[in-house]
Amino acid sequence: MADKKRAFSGIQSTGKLTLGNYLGALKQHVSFQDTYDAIFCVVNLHSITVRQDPKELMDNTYDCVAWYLACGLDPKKAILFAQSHVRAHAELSWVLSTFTQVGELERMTQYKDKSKQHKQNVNAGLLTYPTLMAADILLYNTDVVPVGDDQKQHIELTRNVAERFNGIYGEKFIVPEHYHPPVAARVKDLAHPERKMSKSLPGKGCVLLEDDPAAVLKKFKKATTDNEDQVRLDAENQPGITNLLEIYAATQGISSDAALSQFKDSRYGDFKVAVGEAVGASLAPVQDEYKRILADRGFMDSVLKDGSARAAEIADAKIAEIYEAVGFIKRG
Ligand code: AQP
Repeated sequence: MADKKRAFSGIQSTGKLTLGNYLGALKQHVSFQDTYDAIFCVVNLHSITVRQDPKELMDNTYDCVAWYLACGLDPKKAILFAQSHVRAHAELSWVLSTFTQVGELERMTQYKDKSKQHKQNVNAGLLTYPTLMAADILLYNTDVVPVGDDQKQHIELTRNVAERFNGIYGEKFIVPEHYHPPVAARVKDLAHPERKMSKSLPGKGCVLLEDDPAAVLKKFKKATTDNEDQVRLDAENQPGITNLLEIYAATQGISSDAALSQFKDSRYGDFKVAVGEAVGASLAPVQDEYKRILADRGFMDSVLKDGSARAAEIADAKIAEIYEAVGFIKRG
């Protein structure tokens, strides 16, 4: 394991996972487990920056674990754990918050969007969210962070904070690279192709991972397109059609150009049905596995227990190194 590069990523337990989470994250994450020393985390500390019902938060956390495992994550190869089980995340987050400028945090697009969406609860955690994310990543000497396109700005901030800290205390942190998938790095909402498909904005254009093939097909049939009557890859002028091509490509494991050559002469109606059927068929076996695993909380608890013990071993060593660097007396 030691000679492998390390990959780290996470998913928030804030709601039902979407096709965007699957194509942009889960499916990618699992592909890292053979070639990387891979660590995946259900980031439930991040989830409470938006008010959560306690039971739903817990259910959603198990849900994320079940999806990870259903997608093929092998807990003997990769580490899977819940963020709240490893205390060093909160500890490093505090240290890093003193190396992050308020102005940098205020510039984050996600902060601006979420503070508009949750006007009644613009809490400090919503602002400092990126320092916790930087801590998540830097604690594990991460080389690469596979995440969707929406997280690019947060990875940039993580790199800046790591470099700033290293500039003062020596090379303590690895400055991580952002990996984003070649296609479907930002899956768009089917009804509103100008915006990201997001689990915090569920609606008729949001495909849930748990949707059965009939429900998936129905959503694709209603996908917003345009009046061009020509299947083309043109994100600016034909965002809906381009999104469908990318979803199909990611689902089939082909390039978007290959998807285009398959559908360039298709009518929109036929095209939407073909993509919807392909997505439904690809999700069905994963859903069966998900249902089986979700029914076994004992198994998920044992995966989380083992995962957090392995994660804490790495994280505790790192936080001890960082505490020493900043001048905190070693715990006797
Ligand atoms: N639409 C998407 N396309 C590609 N990748 C996506 N991801 C999320 N949406 C898409 C990737 O999934 C991982 C986990 O994301 P998250 O839980 O932080 O974000 P979310 O599902 O978008 O969650 P929320 O609660 O709904 O947040 P907001 O409101 O910010 O969108 C990440 O790797 C992410 O890139």
